[in-house]
Amino acid sequence: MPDPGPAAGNSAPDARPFKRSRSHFADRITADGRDGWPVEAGRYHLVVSRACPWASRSVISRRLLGLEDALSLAIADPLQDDRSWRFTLDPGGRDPVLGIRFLSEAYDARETGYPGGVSVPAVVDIPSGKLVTNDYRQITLDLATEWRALHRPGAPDLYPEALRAEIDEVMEEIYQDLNNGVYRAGFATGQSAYDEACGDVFRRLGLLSARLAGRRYLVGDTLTEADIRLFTTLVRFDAVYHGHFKCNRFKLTEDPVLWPYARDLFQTPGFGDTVDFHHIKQHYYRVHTDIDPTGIVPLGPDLAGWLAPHHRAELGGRPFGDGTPPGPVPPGEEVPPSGRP
Ligand SMILES: N[C@@H](CCC(=O)N[C@@H](CS)C(=O)NCC(=O)O)C(=O)O
Repeated sequence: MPDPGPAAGNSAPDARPFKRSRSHFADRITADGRDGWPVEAGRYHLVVSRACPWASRSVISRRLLGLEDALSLAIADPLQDDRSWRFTLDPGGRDPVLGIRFLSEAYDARETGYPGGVSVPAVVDIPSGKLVTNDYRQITLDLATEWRALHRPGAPDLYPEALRAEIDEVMEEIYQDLNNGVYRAGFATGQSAYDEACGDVFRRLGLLSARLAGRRYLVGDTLTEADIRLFTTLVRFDAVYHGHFKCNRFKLTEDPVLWPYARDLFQTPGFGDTVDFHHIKQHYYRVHTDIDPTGIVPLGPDLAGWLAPHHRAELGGRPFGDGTPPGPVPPGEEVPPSGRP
């Protein structure tokens, strides 16, 4: 089942609101191991799809914090089949670390007969092969705070304590109106639900554009978790949400503030080097056949603009605070040329 979960789809006669399924496994990996899962280098495997905005948050956080050696990465095929996420991109169709063909095997190892969807991001315990958590909201917050002992030297503080109330508030608005708003618009089964969701999307984009006109980042003067969460939606906007999800009042490239803001982040190490536009387009246009039955993947948009100068440094800001940018992408994790601008 693709993103929307059982309540989505466009074929039902009644107009049902799009309901995002709740994360089912919400154990936390913490420094003190209170849920039975202590932070430990080499113990866990992060399973993602580069297509998925929720999973992409964790890929960006992992890079910015320098957790690549401590937390290994599995990249699923952007096309799910009826058994959901699969490791068809790996030799023999098996994830080399877990030895499994489908992510569902890790869910089954954790709980037999689990009735919910198999979703990414997912963190799997390598020794037991069991899923630990698929709670995408908490995973990145824990990477930023609980995994501190394993951060690289110079890692930024993505969730600084003094700014948490403001970060939480901004992230909640971004979640409701944008991160999930584009899905509410795209999977709406009635005109009024679509009108409301699409209205929310563009009202929020307008407010964010005004907020970011005079400041480089959303909260404080450094990159935070809030920027990561806005970026993952903005980077998909013109490629999929504008057409496929009918969020088409204007394109990201037409906004005089959000477009340079998104480019600034894209060109910051740890952001753009995790984005695979090929995976993004393949997944949305080919998997959501209920809203786009032909499965035809559009040629555009032209991606070259992502690398154009953004001039946002003129606003000041210290991307990594007192820290430094992450080093190069580890070998084997580079986005192939087919997915890059
Ligand atoms: N559905 C997850 C959020 C993550 C999510 O929706 N991931 C998508 C990919 S973008 C997914 O794996 N969908 C498959 C499914 O939910 O069955 C949740 O609400 O906890």
